[in-house]
Amino acid sequence: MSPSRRGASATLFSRAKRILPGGVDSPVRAFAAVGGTPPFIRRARGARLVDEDGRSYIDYVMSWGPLIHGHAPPRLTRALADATSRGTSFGAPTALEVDLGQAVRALMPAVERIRFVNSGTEATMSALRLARAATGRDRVIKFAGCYHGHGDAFLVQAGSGATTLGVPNSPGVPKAVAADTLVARYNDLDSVAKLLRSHRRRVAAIIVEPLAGNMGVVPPIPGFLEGLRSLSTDHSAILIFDEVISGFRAGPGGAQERYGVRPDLTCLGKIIGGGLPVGAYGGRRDLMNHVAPAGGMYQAGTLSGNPLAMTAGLWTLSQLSPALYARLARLGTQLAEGLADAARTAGIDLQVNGHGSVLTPFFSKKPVRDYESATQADAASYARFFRGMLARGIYPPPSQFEGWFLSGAHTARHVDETIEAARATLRSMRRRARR
Ligand code: KE4
Repeated sequence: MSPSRRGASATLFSRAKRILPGGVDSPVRAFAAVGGTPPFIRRARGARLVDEDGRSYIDYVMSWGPLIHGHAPPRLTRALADATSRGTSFGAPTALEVDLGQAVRALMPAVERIRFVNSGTEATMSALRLARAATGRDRVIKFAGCYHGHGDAFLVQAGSGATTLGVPNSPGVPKAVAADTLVARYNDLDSVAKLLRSHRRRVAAIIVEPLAGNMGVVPPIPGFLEGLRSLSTDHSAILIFDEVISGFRAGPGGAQERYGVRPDLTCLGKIIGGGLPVGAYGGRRDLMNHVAPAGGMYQAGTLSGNPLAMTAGLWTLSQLSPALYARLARLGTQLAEGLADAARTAGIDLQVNGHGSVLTPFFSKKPVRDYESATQADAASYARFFRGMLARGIYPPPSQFEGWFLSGAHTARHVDETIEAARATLRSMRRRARR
């Protein structure tokens, strides 16, 4: 059944647009980048989604990363049912948030103190405020192509000159706020050094996705993260690793363990909530002691440390194991190599960037190492590929600039099925291109 002929989802999408802007609660879900009607999901289990028309898909969005064990693992749903029976929210301290904070620190020793919030956006916004409070400086360096949530300071693109102040890339972001954000180039240490020299003693923080996932997957080149560590230290700027995606995805200790670079602050989300709304920021004890009520930097939240979200996070982290990461890495390699081989057979240019259980196939001749090369990928071809895969029962991310996520619920058979669908889709694309 092609996306356009779907019944219930199309009806729901029309209804949704009459109450939700664009019919969704987060823009990427509206399929604007790939066309067609988004399936409205009724239920999911393991590696599969089922939509309101009863169509089943092998899922590679996996809620954009949180579900490292797959959809609705029975032991997680039982733990949540049990937690719910004791109450859903108290607005008071619980043992659960202490337990999860200690579990995070055991896996990520750089997180000496942690504060739980309700989204990755809240985590990065708060980490930036903390860096500014601790340094008394206002400016922040981010990287083109890295996404840190929708906080005003991060919805910024580079100004006209290489060292000029940032400009808003969304209506509603004040110019004055954007001006304190400087934009560097991922995997390019010179671009960072130049900004630090031009804005000497004014940069509070450098924030980076240590394994970039929001321009599609772009791993750091050797020495990049180490260089950021040295530059941050030399300029007394706070190094913030946004590990909302890579945290416990890139390995048991996240990208900071995988690449052996210790940030001053770390932002987390997704996996630490196991599919429930959670974010967190944490790091050096001397910095976190600025956070109210320990210190004067204000940040608060009604549902921060929510017992259901903490329960889901505790269960999710408790099930991480070397065997799981080894299996995820094997599946990731199988999928990446299968997609690349299918493209070669079809005579279509494809670059597959991967890291363990997260990858992105770029429709590009050239390797993708930063935002500039990522945006040269053929997003229209990706959209055609997406629609062909969806029609064949595979649900990839509806954007060229996102990661495909595997989980412990995916099997080699799911990946084989996916590669077969890719072969058929790419062959069909090739035939159409020759007409
Ligand atoms: P949230 O506010 O969406 O929980 O987290 C923001 C965020 C922060 N940092 C990184 C590295 C992130 O990837 C994200 C959110 N990721 C996107 C997908 N790439 C969420 C999906 C969406 O926006 O609907």
